[in-house]
Amino acid sequence: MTGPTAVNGHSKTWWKESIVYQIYPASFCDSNGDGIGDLRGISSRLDYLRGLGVEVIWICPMYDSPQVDMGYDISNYEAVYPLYGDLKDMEELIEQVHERGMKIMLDLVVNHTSDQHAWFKASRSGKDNEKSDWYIWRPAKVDPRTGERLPPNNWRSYFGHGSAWEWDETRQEYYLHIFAAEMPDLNWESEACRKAIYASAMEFWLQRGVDGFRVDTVNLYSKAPGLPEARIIDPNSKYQLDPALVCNGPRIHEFISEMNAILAKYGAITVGELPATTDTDRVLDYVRASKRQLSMVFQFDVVQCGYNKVTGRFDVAPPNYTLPEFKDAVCRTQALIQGTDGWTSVFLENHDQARSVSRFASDETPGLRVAGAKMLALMQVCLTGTQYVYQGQEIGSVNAPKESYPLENYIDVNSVLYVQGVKEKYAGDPAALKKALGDAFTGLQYLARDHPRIPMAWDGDAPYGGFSLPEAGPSPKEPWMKAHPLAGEINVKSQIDDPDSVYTFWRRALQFRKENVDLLIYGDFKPLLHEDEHLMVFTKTVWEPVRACAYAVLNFSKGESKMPGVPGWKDLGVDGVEEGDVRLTLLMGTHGKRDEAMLLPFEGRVYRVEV
Ligand code: TEU
Ligand code: CA
Repeated sequence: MTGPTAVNGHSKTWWKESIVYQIYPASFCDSNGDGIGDLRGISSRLDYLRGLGVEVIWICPMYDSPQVDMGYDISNYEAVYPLYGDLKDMEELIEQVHERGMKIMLDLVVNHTSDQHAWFKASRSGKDNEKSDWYIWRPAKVDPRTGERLPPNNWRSYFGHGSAWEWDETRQEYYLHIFAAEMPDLNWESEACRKAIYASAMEFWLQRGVDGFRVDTVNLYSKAPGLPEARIIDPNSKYQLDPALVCNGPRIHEFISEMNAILAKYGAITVGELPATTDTDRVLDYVRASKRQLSMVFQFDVVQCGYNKVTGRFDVAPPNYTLPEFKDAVCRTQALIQGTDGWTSVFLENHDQARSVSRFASDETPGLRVAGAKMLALMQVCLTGTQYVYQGQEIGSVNAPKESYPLENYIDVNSVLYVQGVKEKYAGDPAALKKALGDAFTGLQYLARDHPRIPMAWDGDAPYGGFSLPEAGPSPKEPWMKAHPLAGEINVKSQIDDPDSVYTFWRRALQFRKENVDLLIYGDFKPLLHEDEHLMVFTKTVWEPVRACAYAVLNFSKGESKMPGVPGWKDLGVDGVEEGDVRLTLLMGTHGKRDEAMLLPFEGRVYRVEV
């Protein structure tokens, strides 16, 4: 018997229901003891992932790269970074994934390449070679007063505080780089360039059997025509970052349609990373099935809670957001697809975000940490959309503590350029510099991209948290990033057989999601008690084909909270139920022992509403 093909108007599809696990290759598992994760390391953990309930893996860039931005600066799309392995290892990995009935997605990074890519080397060599317009080149402006050479416009780069333009001596022109200077933006206006991207970055891998792509910065390919001056957003900065000029340009959907035509030949799926786009209609342009653009996108609403959105992400005094703001962000991503043919994703972490337990719950004590990790897991498995889990999230990893992980351990290009900018700004004033560096450390300890990139802790008793496989010998090299100071406490080995561990809870929660697919993955989301500062309360409802309703109560507070009264039928929005007729049956909770009237710190419960 086949089940229904649509729930609440959403067509049912395998990739909407899949559990996707994100792998950061440098930091997942080292097979040969050189301190750097690799493809064989990934292969060796596939059974672990299957045991957790993972159905699809997404691997961050494993292509050849000088690693200025950990592989997001690609020098050859058709080769593997030698320290990760080679093409044969990749082919074996794809095969082993498929043998287990799982699927594999790669990262498609085509807004920019590395400055070491052959295409850029050709492009920068002169103005009249066949690749001269494959990147975004412009002549310098000249300051009329001083005669000084100036960049073509005032755009700021995403990383650091500097200009988005870099002068090239050979070509005697500037090139645009939205990210680091070593990552020049490709010129999507050139058709020859686009064709080369499709062949090299996409078809090369689709022909080798990959099932889809996570599409990096998917809305950046089309920039504002003429590259006009940006409005002043940060009055204290010489350069400005204006998403309105960099993102969602006029040709973006034409470009994505071209990409989609290729993907469709292979039945490949896509999840686009959609920075700086919060307008619902704008997001829907990317994910409505009828528009044939992307399968789904990552919206930034939730993970940017707590950022400083004006002067820069890390300029913050934590937490810098309130629970109603967090709930608002969740609501926006949930409401996006209600009544439309679009699709969304569910995630709290990735390689660019600090650990969710430290940001949205608490890492102050082991008890709070474990409870918070479980509560966040329970929240996520109840949300509509495709579920993504980032490596280490399933064991409740937290940010590296301030006391035991000093600022010099932060090596991500985004962190390094940020600290460098602070040093330049306060160069002449030692006292101000000291304070500014202290604040910068606070911001980075809270939000840096370094935290999720710290090597995965597999075994608390082995060197460096067991990052290298035991087969690699008893004394592996120190990992490329300093190990997590809490690896002895938070690791896979100590959790995998413990019925009360975060890992075991995640495994059960993912099962729970799969046992209640219609309700949890496709159901309509409705927030209750929206202004409450401690509780997140919501319902999930299926109207058709079979009516069902779930009710979730999550205590986002370090203290106990009173359980709210049983909701009335009006709150639930279910017609035809008399007041007082609502009965709740517990489906899943974070804590074993329960007090009907009180919620413990970070306790969460999900009930079935019997109506
Ligand atoms: O991130 C793109 C992005 O939009 C950035 O805003 C990102 O949030 C970054 O952390 C800014 O602080 C993607 C990748 O996920 C990221 O790792 C890369 O560095 C970036 O693209 C460039 O390829
Ligand atoms: Ca290795």
